[in-house]
Parts: sequence; structure tokens; C-alpha cells
Amino acid sequence: MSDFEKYTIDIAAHPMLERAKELGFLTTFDRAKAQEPRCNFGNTGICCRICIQGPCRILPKKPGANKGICGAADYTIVARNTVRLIAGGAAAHSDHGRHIAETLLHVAEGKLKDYRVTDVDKLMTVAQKIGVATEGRDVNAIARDVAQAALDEFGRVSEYPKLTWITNTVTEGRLKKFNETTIMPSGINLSLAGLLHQTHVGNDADPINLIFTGLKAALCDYDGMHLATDLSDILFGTGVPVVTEANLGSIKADKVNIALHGHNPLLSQMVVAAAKEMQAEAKAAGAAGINLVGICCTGNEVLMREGVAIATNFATQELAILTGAMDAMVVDVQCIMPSLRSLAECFHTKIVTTMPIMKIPGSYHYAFDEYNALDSAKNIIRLAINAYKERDASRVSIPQIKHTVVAGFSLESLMSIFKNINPDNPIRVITDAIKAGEIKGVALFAGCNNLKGQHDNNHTEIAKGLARNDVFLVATGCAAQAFAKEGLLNGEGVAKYAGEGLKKFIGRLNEKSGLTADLPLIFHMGSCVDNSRSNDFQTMIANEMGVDVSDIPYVATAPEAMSEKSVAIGSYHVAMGTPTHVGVIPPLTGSSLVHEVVTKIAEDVFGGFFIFEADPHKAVNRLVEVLEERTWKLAMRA
Ligand code: NFS
Ligand code: SF4
Repeated sequence: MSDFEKYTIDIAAHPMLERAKELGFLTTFDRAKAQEPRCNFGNTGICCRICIQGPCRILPKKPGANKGICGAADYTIVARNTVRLIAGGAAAHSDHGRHIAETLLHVAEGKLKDYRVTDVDKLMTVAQKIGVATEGRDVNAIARDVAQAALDEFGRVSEYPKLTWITNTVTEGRLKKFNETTIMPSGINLSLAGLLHQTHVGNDADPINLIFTGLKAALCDYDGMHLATDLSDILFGTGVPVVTEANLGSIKADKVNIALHGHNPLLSQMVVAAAKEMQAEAKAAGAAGINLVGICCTGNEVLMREGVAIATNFATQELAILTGAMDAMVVDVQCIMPSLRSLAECFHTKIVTTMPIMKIPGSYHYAFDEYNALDSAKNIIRLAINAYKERDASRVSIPQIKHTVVAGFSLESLMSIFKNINPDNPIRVITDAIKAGEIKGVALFAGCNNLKGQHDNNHTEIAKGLARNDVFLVATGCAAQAFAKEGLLNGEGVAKYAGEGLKKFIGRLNEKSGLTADLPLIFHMGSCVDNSRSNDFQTMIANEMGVDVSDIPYVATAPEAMSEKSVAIGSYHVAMGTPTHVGVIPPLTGSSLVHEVVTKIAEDVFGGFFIFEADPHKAVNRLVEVLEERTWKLAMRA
């Protein structure tokens, strides 16, 4: 096996890595290797840098060094480090949600000419869900109240009322649990600031107390994500099934290629709209048109709503530039490697940052202006067209590898397929299949790439293993993109990897789907904030079965978790009662107490718990075991 094959299972990546080597450019894969061996203190979470007396590292057997200078024990240090990760993730997700909410408010006030309420049905559903009056009211008035309700989630400084989105989207059982355990938040900013205060030097030393505060912050993550999904649907439409393609082969040699990378649909949607209007300009420059491709979650957003192809996911973002055919990469926020800029210098590619909180020295910054959003997008496209003119055709080398992707499964679109089978009670299509033993339950695949393992391998191996075991699979984020690139998001994936029960189940959906394309092995639900769609799915299943979410055979897995956001997502899933697998060993093994709490004791309190398992085959076995146990318990209740 060549080094490149060891780095990633994505065969489109191999020739690009070869190319990087020729150019002498060290990619993220090389940099990951250069970081080895890792420092064991950091790796196990017992390095504290919370005050500048530190870093303090715990040496359990050395008197004096078995605690930090302030006396903090391993469990305090590990718990503090972990909950600060959650706070970082929750801040990122909810700040993204706040940005969307502000935009919706400005739309409702008539201040923005380029945005509008696209999905009025969704607006009505969300309004009714959160208690905003709709009867006889004007769309903009309703939108204003919904946007204001979302913005109110951030600024509340008293402990009551509690967060609106959580209150109105989870099961009664969960709400009771969150209140009893005092982790129910009222204000997002309040909770996150509170967490930072609580983890200051000389403050809370109790790991359990810290973990509960971490879970409170994780619920803020849930809330911010949920409102981000809802409000994005209202502004841009709720995803419907689309057929598109994925992998580097979606980059076109004869077109102006623009990659949309980052997370926020506010800009990427505008680029899609502008590109439709500017095809002629690209043709005038000698190209066959404009080709948009997505990377990371903003890619998932425009995939769900516009059918934009996926170029690649997090770990291989650099490789899109190495094709020599990327004219511009437009980035907004989160998961954008700073290395893109220096790589772009080897080519004609323009890296365009657009948000005030995300700049890269030496790249182009086109401040995104919501008041003139379409013009902002057009300026960026013009930059790409000009770059195209400088493109050196002799340096273009695009791996001709891509797969068909059937995606766009918002919960609404999934339910409309279920409705064709059971018009009165669509959710019973899945609960009946679980009860009949046709499928073993549901698994959500979420999260990133992490180069501590072979890129995309954990994602695909675990998915194939669960599919063989008849588990219904949904996915978001870079996990979904890994599947897209590997050809698992189409009908062929079902034929190759689904067990008999799952094959029958998807076959039945296919007969009545009303779609021209066959349904995929794994249902792509969108970006990482769209994990909220999966949470709503869980809630619907639990309510239909008459139990709490902690009783249903529904698991989550982040096979290659990397970001703070993934830590926040995983943590709230545990609070939601979901057995949550992580395929990378997180930095908390330095405290056996904290490890024990999150992998075992959490189950007694919430029903959910973490499973840390780096081996994909062992992970499959464990997840199947958990699903079977839950199904068995459910049958016992009946
Ligand atoms: Ni989620 Fe999506 Fe990808 Fe991870 Fe980053 S893009 S928001 S954080 S790396 S899945
Ligand atoms: Fe060391 Fe305590 Fe400061 Fe952490 S907070 S760096 S353990 S002195």
C-alpha cells in the first residue's frame, strides 16, 4: 500500500496527493503525520492551560505533580477541558443560527431586497410549534415574530423562561429530565458565559457539576442548531430529493469552477442565484459556463436545496485546488483550513473570505453585505471569471472519479415518501418496520474527518456494517459527504450493502417514492446544524411508540469526529438519551472518573451514553448490540 492509500480510502485523492508531492506542497495528511507522536498529556486531557501558571501536566505518580499548581485534580482538568470544547461548539452553531435569525428579521422588516420568505408552509409550521400566532396574519408579521423569538434565545439573562426551541421540539419525558437535572438553559449567551466563568482558575473543581454545565451548553447547541435549520428552510426552502454527483470529478475542466466552502447558506445561496444569471459572462470569457461545487456544510446546504454537486469533504479540501481547475474558493465560516491560501498561490485560484470573523492573511476579503447580497455574490463570481482567464490549461488534472448522489432528505421530504405508504400516519412506516423486526432501528451518521485514522474509512466501514445488519441510516455533515464520494448515496449502494430486511424496506419505499431515481442506502439530511432533523425524527418515533427517546432503537455515530461542534453535538445526543459512538478516542482518558461518567453513569441518568471505539468493526457490533437491546426491551413493554 502506498502512503497515499494509507492516508485515505478516497481514490480521487490519491493522484492529487501525488501531485502535491511533486509540487513540494505538504498537505494536511503530511502535517498530520508530522505531528506524531502526540503529547500524551494533551492526548488524554490532563494538560491544563486555563491559567498562565500553566501548562500544568498531571503525572499521577510524582508527588506534587499529581495535581496542577492550584491543586486541580485530573478529573477537574479533564472535565473543564471537555466542557470548554462543548462551549466552543455551541457558540459556533448558535452564532450561525443567530446570523440567520437576524437576516430573517431584516427580511420581515422589508430591509433586504435579495432575500425573502421562500417556504411559507415551513414558516407556519415553525410559528405554530413555538406559539407564534398565525391566524389571519401577514407573512412578514409572522416571520418577524419567529425571528424575534429566535433572537430572544440568545439575550435572555434570567433563568426563566427556558429556551423556546428545546421546549417545543423534544418529548415531554426529555423536558422533564432536563428540568430535573437542572440542565435546561434559558439563554444561550448566558449559559456559555456561565460555563466560561465556572471553568476559570479557582472556580468549580467538581467534575460532575462541570459535566452538567457542559450538558446545559450542549442543549444550547441543540437549540441554536434547530433554529438555524428551521429559519434556513424558511428563507431558502426545505430540501426535496435531488439527484446530483460527488467527488473531485464534479469539477469541470471547461467551466469556471467555484467551490462554496464553509457553513452558512446566507452567502452560498446568493452565489447559486448569481451564477444562474451570469452564465453568459462566463461564456464571454471562453468558458462553457459556471460550475459550482460544495465543500463541507455550506456545500451540504446548497446540495439539499439546489442540487449543487459535492467536490469533497473536510480533510480533502486542499485537493480541490490541486486539480488546477479551481478558479475561486469562496469561504464563510468554520472548518476552512488556513493552508488553502498558500496552496492557492501555486495555482491561479482565488481564496475569497467573506465574513468579518474569518479572514486568512493574504487571501481576498470580499465583505459580504446582506443589504446587497446578490451584488456581493456577483462580485465574487466576476473575480472567479477573471481568474479563469489566467488558468493554465496544461496544469489542469482532474481525477475523473465521481458518483451519483440522491440526496435532499429533509424530514419533510422523508415523511412525504412515508406518506405514500401510510397516508394517515406516515411515521408508522418506520415504527412498524422496527416492530416487525424488518429493520433493527435507525443510526445517524454525523461529524467530521479526523486524520488520527484513515480518511473516510471509519465512515464507510461502519455504514456498510450497519446496513448489512438492517439498520436504517441517515447522515449529515462530512459523514454524508464521505458516503456521497464513495457511491453509497444511490440505489446501487442498497443493492451492494443492505441486508435483506433493509433491502425490503427501502424497496417498499422505492415502489411508492414517486421519484425517478432509486432511493439511496443512506438518507442525506443536510449539514451539521441539520442534525436537528434527525432529532425531530427521533422525537416523532418516540411519540408514536408512546415512549421517551431514550427507549427507542436509535443510535448516533461520529466515526471521525474532530471539531468542537462535534463534541457539542455528541454531548447533547447523550442528554437526549441516545447511545453515541465516537470513532476517535477523545482527550478524556486521563481521568477514569470522567471517562466512567460519560460512558456508563450517563446512561443511568439520561439513557444515553458515549461509546468510544476506534475500530470500525467493533463499533458496528457494539451499536447493533445496543439497538437489539432496546428493541428487545420495547417488545417486553408491549
Ligand atoms: Ni460538522 Fe460541517 Fe465537516 Fe465536521 Fe466541519 S464541515 S459542521 S464540523 S468537518 S462535519
Ligand atoms: Fe495549572 Fe490550575 Fe492554572 Fe490549570 S488552572 S494551569 S491546573 S494552576
